[in-house]
Amino acid sequence: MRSERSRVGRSFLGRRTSPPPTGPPRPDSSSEPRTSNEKPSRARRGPIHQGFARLRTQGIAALACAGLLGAVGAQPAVGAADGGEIGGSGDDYYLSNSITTVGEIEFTYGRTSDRLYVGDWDGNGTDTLAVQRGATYYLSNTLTGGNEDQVIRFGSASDVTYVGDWDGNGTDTFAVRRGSVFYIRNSPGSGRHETTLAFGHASDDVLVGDWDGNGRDDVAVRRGNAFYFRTSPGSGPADRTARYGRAGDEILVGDWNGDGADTLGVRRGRTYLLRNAITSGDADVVVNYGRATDHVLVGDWDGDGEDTLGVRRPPEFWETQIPIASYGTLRTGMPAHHVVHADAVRERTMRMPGFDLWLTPRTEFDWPWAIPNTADRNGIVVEAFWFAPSNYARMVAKVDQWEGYDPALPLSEMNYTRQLRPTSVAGQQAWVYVATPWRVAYAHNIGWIVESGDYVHRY
Ligand SMILES: [Ca+2]
Ligand SMILES: [Ca+2]
Ligand SMILES: [Ca+2]
Ligand SMILES: [Ca+2]
Repeated sequence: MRSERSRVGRSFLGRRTSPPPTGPPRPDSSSEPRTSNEKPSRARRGPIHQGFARLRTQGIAALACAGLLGAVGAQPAVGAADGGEIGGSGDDYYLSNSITTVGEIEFTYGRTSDRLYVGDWDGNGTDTLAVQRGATYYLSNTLTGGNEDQVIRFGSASDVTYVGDWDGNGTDTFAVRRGSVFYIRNSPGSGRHETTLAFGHASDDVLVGDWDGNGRDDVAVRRGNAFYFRTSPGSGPADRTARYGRAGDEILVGDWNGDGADTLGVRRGRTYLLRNAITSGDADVVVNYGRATDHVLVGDWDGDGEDTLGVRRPPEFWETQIPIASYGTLRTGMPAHHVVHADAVRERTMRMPGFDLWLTPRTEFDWPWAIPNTADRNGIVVEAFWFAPSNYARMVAKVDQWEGYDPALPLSEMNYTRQLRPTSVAGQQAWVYVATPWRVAYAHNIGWIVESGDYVHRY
């Protein structure tokens, strides 16, 4: 609900080489933000391949009181701070409303290269996404993809940004950190910072959360597996300290049990160890979720007060690869399927409009021809084959050879030409081998049309 989010996968010491000058942030006119309408909303793609499995509760390393703030030297942990930028790339999001069920919210938002944040921008109790390009933030108040609801400019492109409900009014806003000082804006919209907060060392990893459950987010810093929490307003020393997990663990912040207070979670690979108190003790919940390579988001997606997980993923290779669409003997069960069978890593049957399926007699099998037809017919049934990216060029060349297609040859010496055509699946194009003009005449002369357009069921 408030400031439960994670940044994963980037070394906190290495992600910014040096803080920018510590002057107060202001909208940066030098950066090059793209216009909001350049941020496309794409159709949802692909199933999620993840599930939860509840494991037995097991221990996180015991929490123990640590020394006072400043007593521990900064350690370059491979860290995930909460309240900050979520790492990774991709525009596919899979979110879950239960810590034990499969992700049920899927959408795309922004671009794969966007920097990502989670927050309750409109104060309605649900967390949503924001993406950053340069010093411009594109905020969405829904989990459906599409266009942003608000555009904000704050700080500079090189700032390290955090999200929190710094004033406890129910809405999350941005802060940027320069050195050990946070420059905080509480008002919605663009503008300069309104307050500052100094805490920890410039080299500390930072987390943001409502540690005491009073509705206002505060910061904590991490050094190795030592955490220093601040719960009082303004600058000052840590109010609480704890040790948690291991120095290299990714740390998440969330209100896992809905009691209003944020606590920590540890991520190791695809295992999440969540604890409901900032005290010593074992994890209260241990679950497997998603993939070890996922970049994880934490938020209250449904507004029930409990934070759950989500993942960000880059597009699968098959979302950008152009498959080869076969409508004839290369199809499953047909005599030439062996040409692609061993190498195809994904197959989908669909239709391809704009063609009729014609056959001509041949000794071993009916010879299929895709013949363009602009009439409003059903098109042909195709089986689209995808190949491993490393194998793709070889397979295209192999099928080209099989079909006798060579762009260097005259049309009169080929049966087919390979053409890029749309399919019945929205946004999905495929290569298809289309009859050359002399073969069109040949088929029209001695062949027959398959009304169903389906070679496998041609009789
Ligand atoms: Ca919201
Ligand atoms: Ca606020
Ligand atoms: Ca608080
Ligand atoms: Ca929830």
